[in-house]
Amino acid sequence: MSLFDFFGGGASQAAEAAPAVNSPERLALYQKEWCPYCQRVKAVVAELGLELAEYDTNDSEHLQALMAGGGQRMVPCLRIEQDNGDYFWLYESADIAAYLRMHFGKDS
Ligand SMILES: N[C@@H](CCC(=O)N[C@@H](CS)C(=O)NCC(=O)O)C(=O)O
Repeated sequence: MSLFDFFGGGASQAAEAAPAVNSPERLALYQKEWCPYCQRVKAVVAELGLELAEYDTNDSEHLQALMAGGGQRMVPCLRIEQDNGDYFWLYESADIAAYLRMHFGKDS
């Protein structure tokens, strides 16, 4: 993932491998207020006009859910609800940005 991909909206292997959803209601962003990587993702969310559920991992309940589901405490992480109800956890701000653009961008 290059800087061009991040800012220019190129795809990423991780984003392409993540399950597609047809509604942002199936997404939730685990994040922290002060995290610059989270801010980058939130900028893309705003740019695309999306309204996502956001969970701050300074709240221990949300941190535990992230670690139990995704396996790492790192944020940002996008929780994607699949058709069968299982969750897929997508880490890395650049991959999350690519995923959002891929499925909710103007060319999607
Ligand atoms: N390469 C990652 C870096 C994310 C990152 O370093 N996040 C920090 C917060 S700014 C983090 O979660 N660190 C581990 C922790 O706080 O427990 C990305 O672009 O998403």
